[in-house]
Amino acid sequence: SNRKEKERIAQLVALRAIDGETIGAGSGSTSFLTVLALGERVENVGISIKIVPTSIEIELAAHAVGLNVISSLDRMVDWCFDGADEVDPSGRLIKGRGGALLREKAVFRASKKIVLVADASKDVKRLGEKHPVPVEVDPQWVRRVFGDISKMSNVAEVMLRMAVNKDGPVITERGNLLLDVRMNKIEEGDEERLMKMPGVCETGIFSGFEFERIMG
Ligand code: DER
Repeated sequence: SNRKEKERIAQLVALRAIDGETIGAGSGSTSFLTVLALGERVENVGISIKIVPTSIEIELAAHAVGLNVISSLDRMVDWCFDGADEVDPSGRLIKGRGGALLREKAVFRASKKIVLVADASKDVKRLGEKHPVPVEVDPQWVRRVFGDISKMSNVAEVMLRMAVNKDGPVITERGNLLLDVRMNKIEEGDEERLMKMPGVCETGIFSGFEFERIMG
């Protein structure tokens, strides 16, 4: 596994932390390792930072390594780091394999963003080549949204994300459901089209963002 590359990225990103900053922590295995590395750095050099987690998993990891966690925000974080599922040549991302896309996209509006991509396997020529686009949906509207998305001409398949260790669908930390949408080609405007559908809370299309990319 590319654990070594992820560890290296985690160490590099942890070195970026400056005393007094509030940092948005993404979710996924690379971000998880970065939180651990941040805990070490805070311990070793005695700086004080605040972490804004994007999932319960990351919140628990931050607590486990003694980092200060903020649960309610009155301003945007100073910067954030996060992984990605796909990166296309124009820097558009697909995110959300880990099911944390709602809170991930919130911190992704920070003025400085670092995307942690341990290996070239995340690079795609065409967005949507290897991963479906996750769409977070209010359960009340999921049947209508399922139908609306299925009607989109560039959609090959829509799947309700089912849980493994629980009967029924995955329920996100905000009590929503996830539709995984296989798209043949992701056009400009698809993200807005999805967001306009009643009951859609967020999509895993992260486009139009400037970010720094750190490879393994
Ligand atoms: O779910 C997400 O968007 C995560 O960032 C994820 O896709 C990246 O996870 P990884 O670091 O385990 O590859």
